[in-house]
Amino acid sequence: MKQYHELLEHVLKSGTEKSDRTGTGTFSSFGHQMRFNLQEGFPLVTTKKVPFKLIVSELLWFIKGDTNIKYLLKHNNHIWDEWAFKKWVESDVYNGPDMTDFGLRSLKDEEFKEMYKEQMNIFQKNVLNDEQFANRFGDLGSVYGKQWREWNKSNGETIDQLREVISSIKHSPDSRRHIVSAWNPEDVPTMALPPCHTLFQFYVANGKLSCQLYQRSGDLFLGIPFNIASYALLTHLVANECGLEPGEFIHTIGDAHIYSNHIDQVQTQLKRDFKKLPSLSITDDKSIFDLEPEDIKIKNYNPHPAIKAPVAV
Ligand code: THF
Repeated sequence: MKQYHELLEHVLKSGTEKSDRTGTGTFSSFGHQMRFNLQEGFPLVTTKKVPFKLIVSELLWFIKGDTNIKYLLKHNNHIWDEWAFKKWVESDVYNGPDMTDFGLRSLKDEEFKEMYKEQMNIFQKNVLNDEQFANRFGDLGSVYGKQWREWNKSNGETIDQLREVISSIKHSPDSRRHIVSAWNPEDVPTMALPPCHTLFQFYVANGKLSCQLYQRSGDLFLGIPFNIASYALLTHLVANECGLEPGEFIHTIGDAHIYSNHIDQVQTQLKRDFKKLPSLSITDDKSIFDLEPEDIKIKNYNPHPAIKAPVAV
């Protein structure tokens, strides 16, 4: 994954210091592209341990068209908790201690961090055990699952973009319109987090399926290793569904940034040497729409140890 390290190095060296929505501060650079040949191994970063299970359950959650974090919680996946939690603590039914700016404050204030953890625990329990609560606060609204599977049309019907793109790959592989868009300008103003993975396109040649993603904004240390693996996995799954071999995953990024509180971690990671890429094993003969997390496994993954870093909310 030389491509990934080169991008980290470039942004560290030449990135512009920029303020951001989360108040954390970043080093940022605009317009980058990485290419991964999926025939050369599965692109899961090896210079730190990336929790592949979380990537699988998140992707299957999108594919199912689910937008409620309850599914993720059931699979011990907490990467979207903060965004749902935020809706709850800003609502009129919340009556615990003030949680304004909980992301930043829990980094600076140990006492607050404990209070935040306690409220987050209550929140997770409620989503798992109280259906009404889950429906109201576990749902992230018009995020990826919704746009991929149930894009709202002006006449009240919906479009299943994922099913349609799979059908168009099968029936007219040479088409230049194999596109799924998550960016719905009508929904953007009311979304907690407008989609970072804005649009992706598939391409078929020589019996191989390639995929290019346009990502408007990329958190290089925490998010990007997830995003590369997630779309590489999606390419494998769609290729299987269509009877094709996986080709390349091409990752195009708009604002590529390193958060200022990830700099030490990035420097640690850049000193490490690459390990051999792992490979993927997927249960045969199951439709992409019926897959469960235990159907997808990574083999021969021997990364360096994990490196912890706080996520900006
Ligand atoms: N917001 C920010 N600031 N960065 C992102 O990468 C990001 N995402 C999604 C939505 N908003 C974002 C959520 N994706 C982790 C990884 C991906 C996420 C969110 C968080 C994370 O913390 N990963 C840890 C492990 C976490 C764990 O073990 O529970 C890691 O070390 O990789 C962009 O997709």
